[in-house]
Amino acid sequence: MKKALITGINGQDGSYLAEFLLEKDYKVYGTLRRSSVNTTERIRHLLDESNLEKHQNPKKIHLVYGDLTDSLNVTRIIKEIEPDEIYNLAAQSHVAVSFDEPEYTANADGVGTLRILEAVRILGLEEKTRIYQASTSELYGKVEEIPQTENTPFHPRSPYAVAKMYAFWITKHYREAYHLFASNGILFNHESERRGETFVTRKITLAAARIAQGLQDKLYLGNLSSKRDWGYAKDYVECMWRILQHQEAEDFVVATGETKTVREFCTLAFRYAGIELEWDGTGIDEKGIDKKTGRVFVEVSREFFRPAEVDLLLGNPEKAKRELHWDPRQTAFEALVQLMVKHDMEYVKRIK
Ligand code: NAP
Ligand code: F7E
Repeated sequence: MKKALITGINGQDGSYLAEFLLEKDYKVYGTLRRSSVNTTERIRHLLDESNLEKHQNPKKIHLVYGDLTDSLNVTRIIKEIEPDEIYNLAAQSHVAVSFDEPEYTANADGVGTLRILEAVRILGLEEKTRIYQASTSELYGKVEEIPQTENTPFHPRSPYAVAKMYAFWITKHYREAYHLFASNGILFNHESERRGETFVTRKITLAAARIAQGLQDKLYLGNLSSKRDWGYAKDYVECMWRILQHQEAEDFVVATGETKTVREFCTLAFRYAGIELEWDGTGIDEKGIDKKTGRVFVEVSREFFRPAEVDLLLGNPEKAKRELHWDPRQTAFEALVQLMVKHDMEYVKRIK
């Protein structure tokens, strides 16, 4: 039985990856940060009630307290588990928040990755442990090429992206210098019904569901013209696994090859919630109006603009398709928006 360690197992991707690896008969360990509230909502179904049962049931996950800003903790966890595969998904992952918490983001997202790589080296696990690093399309930032490939130069536009740039290169460096099997997955935006509620897609699907049910008056957004290559998180965790099964440690772009604006996402989400929007005005004065009633449901607020924006992301997933036999279009854009809205229509009804 292979052992996998997922840092950030209770995050969006961590929860799907844990399910995927359990299905593949891995023994799955995951790090959880101590918190004053329960943060295991996404993985509750993968936890056992009693510890004893947990250790006996291979279909459940094993949690360890872990924080990537604590190198002693990181090293001890890796020493105790001796994993065959580490998926480093833990990060302060919100781009806008990284402008407010740049030092913490650098520590967790940048140096945190170094702590894992160095622990594997110090512990002499170079031959045993393969490492997946959660790199990001944010590295391309002010894009120098469309679409973006593994060879497109980076131009990061946020403290988050700069921290992830260090993580990308330190991963590559440990591969070249110490022959670790360490690979970067350069993942473009991927969403789901488990997406954090302050990322734009989930913010929109939740608001569309609430507005449709008379529970919210208006949705305020920032840059409606921003373009993203949006895929489904459940499809993307499969590719993470494929990256670590490849014969060589290499870096891969993981994307759908299709890009849409925030405005397009919004229009479609409201349509699936039963509201047809039309757009009027430009810039800060643009509004999303209900065609039927003339009510304004979407407005633009300066609050959600960033000091520097990434205007357009579009990935070329050819390498992952060719070498990993991964299908980038398992869940098309329309299907993704529909499944998120369907989930949130039920969810807001339940919690209102
Ligand atoms: P997420 O839902 O925000 O999950 C992040 C996870 O990291 C959570 O479990 C979080 O724990 C944990 N974490 C945060 N700071 C930590 C620290 N200092 N030590 C240990 N754990 C910490 O993010 P996601 O969407 O699943 O993304 C997974 C990874 O892929 C992240 O590294 C992200 O930057 C990267 N990525 C995401 C996308 C995307 O579109 N989703 C695209 C490219 C790359 P708490 O619950 O305690 O906060
Ligand atoms: O923003 C615009 C915003 O916060 C998407 C992370 O998973 O993907 C994610 O980063 C776009 C941006 O994701 C609002 O300005 C407009 O242009 O959903 P987001 P992100 O910044 O692309 C990458 C690949 C990661 O690696 C990250 O970890 O939408 N936008 N209005 C808004 N964004 C938010 N959050 N809220 C708004 O009201």
